[in-house]
Amino acid sequence: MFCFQCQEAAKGTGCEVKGVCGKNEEVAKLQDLLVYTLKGISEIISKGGLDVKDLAEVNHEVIKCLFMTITNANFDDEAFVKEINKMIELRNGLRGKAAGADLHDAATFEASSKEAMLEKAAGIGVLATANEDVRSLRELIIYGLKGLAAYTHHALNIGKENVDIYAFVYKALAATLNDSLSADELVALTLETGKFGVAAMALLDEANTSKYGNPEITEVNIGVRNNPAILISGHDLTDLEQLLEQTKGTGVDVYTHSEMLPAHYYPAFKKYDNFVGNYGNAWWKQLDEFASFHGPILFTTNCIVPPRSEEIRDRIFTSGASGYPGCTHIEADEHGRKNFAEIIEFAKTLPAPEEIESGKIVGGFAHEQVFALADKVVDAVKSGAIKKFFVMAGCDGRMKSREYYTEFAEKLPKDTVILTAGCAKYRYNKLNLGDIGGIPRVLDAGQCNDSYSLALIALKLKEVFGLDDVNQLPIAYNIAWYEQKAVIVLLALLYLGVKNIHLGPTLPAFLSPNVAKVLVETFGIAGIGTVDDDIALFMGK
Ligand code: FSO
Ligand code: SF4
Repeated sequence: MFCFQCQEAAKGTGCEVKGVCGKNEEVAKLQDLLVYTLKGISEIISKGGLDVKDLAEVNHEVIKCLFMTITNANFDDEAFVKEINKMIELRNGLRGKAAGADLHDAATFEASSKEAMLEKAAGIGVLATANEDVRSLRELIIYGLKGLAAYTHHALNIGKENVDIYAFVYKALAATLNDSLSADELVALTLETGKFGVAAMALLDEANTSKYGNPEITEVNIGVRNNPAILISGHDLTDLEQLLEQTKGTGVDVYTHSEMLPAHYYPAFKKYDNFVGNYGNAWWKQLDEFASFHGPILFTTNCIVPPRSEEIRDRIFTSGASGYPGCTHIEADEHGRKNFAEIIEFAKTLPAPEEIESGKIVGGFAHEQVFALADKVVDAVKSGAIKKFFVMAGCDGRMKSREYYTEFAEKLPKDTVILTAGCAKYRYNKLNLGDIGGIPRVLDAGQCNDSYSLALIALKLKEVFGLDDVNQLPIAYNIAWYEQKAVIVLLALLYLGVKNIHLGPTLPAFLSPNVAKVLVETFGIAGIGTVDDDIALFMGK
């Protein structure tokens, strides 16, 4: 196997024996083959000039499959074998429509057993592209597409889609098979991926807010009550809604974990009195937190950490693109409905959660809420009460080097405000950093996809201050990344013209020196240094 798609890639270069994430060689290879099959489908659609509007089933399956290969989403080898077979069948059904076209092996290979798939996968992985710059650009595009697919999938679960996004996914995936594209053409395609990343985040924002209302300032309880409970993790709000509906009046409470925390900010979920609060922290602390939670856990997306005991594994349930061998996967019916009765009945037999902390945290600063406070914010900037904003969005992770972000937040001058989104927030959202004239110094917009809100806020400030360029604003970008959703957020910000983004705790292993050089020279992308040096740099001292 070879995988270097996330920030925790072994030795900073790539996982070759087993993933640091826990992904084994078989799953890694099956994921590679699934993506390869999607490339073949994309080539058929591109070369055959097929109308994406007529391909609903393929569109939805391709998006789900990309999502399944995101870091920590799905560890279930059998789920991948099933998907590869399904996608080969769909691909073969389409192939007649591209008759006469010169097709790549990805569009024609056959492998129906797991053994045949693993054998095939050995020759088509990341390293099959020999030129390291081409490989780097192709993978940058593919990882961006994986992140984009995650957001598109959630929007689709709410019934919102944009066929232009599917058309772009096919165009971009097909391009990764094309050996005649120049590096410049691949760079242009990378930026176009960012453009569609913005479209995907806008689509999900529209889906979430049209169905559940605009996030509003909310205090979220981080303590517990004395009832049996279910913990829900991941990013899918439709799963949460269905779980809340089905647990209503059963005596079973519901708590969020990690990236599900921002669900509390939506007006629609406030009516459930069994929706108690948030339990724990970012994804990587889950095994300890699941042990003390006692109840069942529902994963609606990544990030799953392989359970260390059968006792914990038996309490894990998955849905959507997520999966883990030995855990029950809850499938949706043809209307998208999921039956969580098994989880609810199981919860009733288990003890209530153990308290690991108490108090409240505040969030809900997505675009509409911040726009409502715009006068206050603008006055604070004009009076000098707020000197600078720091966008510290993205992911958290288990590497020790991420302590940088807690220290950075603690040491920032008191006249600065942190704008956050994604699970990166857990490095500083419980620090009590105070407020500036009633504006909290940590403004949490929501999940990683709500980085879109942060972009809208920046564009709004640009307009209010009458600036020509978003880079003239007093906003610095110090972003933490872990997996491929952060890649699409980064590409989206680059597409919106944001420059000088600092990315850490390390730069992606999949950036070749030449590709990294292009990003540095064109966009001013940089890594991180020491906290003190970086704060001095950002504050212009
Ligand atoms: Fe975190 Fe995981 Fe949302 Fe990522 S939970 S790391 S960027 O999946 O998706 O922020
Ligand atoms: Fe390694 Fe990350 Fe790939 Fe997992 S997802 S195998 S940790 S590079």
